[in-house]
Amino acid sequence: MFWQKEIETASRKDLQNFQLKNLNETIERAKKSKIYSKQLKDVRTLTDVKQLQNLPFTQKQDLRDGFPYGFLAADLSDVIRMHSSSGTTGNPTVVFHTKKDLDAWSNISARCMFTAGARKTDIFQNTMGYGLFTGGLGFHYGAEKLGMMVIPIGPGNSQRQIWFMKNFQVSAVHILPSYAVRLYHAMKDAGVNPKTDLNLKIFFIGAEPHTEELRREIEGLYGVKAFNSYGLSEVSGPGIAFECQEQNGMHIWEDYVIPEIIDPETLEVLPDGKEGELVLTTISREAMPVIRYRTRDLTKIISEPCPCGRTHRRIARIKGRTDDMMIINGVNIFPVQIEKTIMGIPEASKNYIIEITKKNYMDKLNIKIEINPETFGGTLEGLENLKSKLKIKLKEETGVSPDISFVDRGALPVSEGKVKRVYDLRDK
Ligand code: ADP
Ligand code: K
Ligand code: ZN
Repeated sequence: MFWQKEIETASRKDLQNFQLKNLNETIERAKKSKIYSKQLKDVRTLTDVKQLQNLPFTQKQDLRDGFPYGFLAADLSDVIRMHSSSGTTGNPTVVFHTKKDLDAWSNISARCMFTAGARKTDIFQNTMGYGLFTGGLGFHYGAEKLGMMVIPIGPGNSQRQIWFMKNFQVSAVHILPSYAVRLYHAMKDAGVNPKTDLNLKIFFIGAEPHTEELRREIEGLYGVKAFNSYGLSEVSGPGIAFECQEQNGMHIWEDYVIPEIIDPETLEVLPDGKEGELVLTTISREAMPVIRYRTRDLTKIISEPCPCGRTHRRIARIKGRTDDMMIINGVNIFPVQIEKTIMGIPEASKNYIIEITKKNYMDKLNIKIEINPETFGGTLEGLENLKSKLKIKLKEETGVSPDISFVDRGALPVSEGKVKRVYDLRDK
């Protein structure tokens, strides 16, 4: 049932004591870095975890400003790996790991996959990107620690993915939700029925925002259970929070990080149950501890006990990043709201993009969706009906009336990494 029963089911009081001890150690450790040595200079030993609220935040820009070694709190000779996030604008953020850091991260990833039901008898195909991106290597080592046989295939080349799944009777897969949808189409085209020709049981899906509706769709297409997986490179990578068998929020491992939720405007700490920005403090990292890192991810903490028996609190499905929010003529919209609506329309495939343009000082939302040839009858009239149906639903959900165009399957841009849904074409 549990990977580490004692820690996973520890009493809240024991967990808090553990956190306090490790938080104090982390602060002392962090003071060895150039940046935190100044910022935390006057911080004395905390006597209560709540005092964390008095410490300054760390933002993505701080990490960039500290490039490359400003946050390094270990001897460079003890560092054995680095990772980095994409860094399309300016310096990328880089993260360093000692041996101990990598062991802890592998353990936490193994705990996640075990929690979702993976066992050493499983054959595991890892379709996430290997290399600087944390998705591949992070779960690779976790899966080995758990004892699964790992197929380190990496992303792309759907025919090859299917070939391995078939020949090795793969049972567990780590995959982006957007790629899971495309891979299914590739199976259809190749005449492979995942439910009867393959041995798939568990998917770990994450790394990008997606709706509950899309998860259920993926489960239905493949006949698997799909578990939501959350993480970010600044705090190591995948493995930070994961769903248990209940599939109702992700347990955030509180012996690994301390989570807080803040109001992104006022920066005030919010109580459990209130939605806001997730802030994370690492409490087991050596090479590069981060204190109160502002993830920009919007969620809430669920503190009600989980029937699975784990005492670590849960976070709700991520609604999006604060910077994903689109403002259309003054109305705030998140891409997941659009996805939710599209998921309710069977004739629409689950591949879509959102374009924002500006004409005569007015913002315009254009949604391009691939048509689903299996459920769409193919008449022009049908297409027009579909458009108006979707337009009304989208207006209800978001308050904005978009333009909709349907395109052929496969017509939208494809990326090997995380899907890019939103194209903002307005002049900045
Ligand atoms: P990048 O910023 O380049 O995407 P990461 O690979 O570290 O860098 O991505 C981490 C981010 O991915 C998170 O901050 C979050 O926005 C998103 N993310 C990760 N897992 C999930 C998930 N399960 N649901 C929604 N978003 C997720
Ligand atoms: K094995
Ligand atoms: Zn649970």
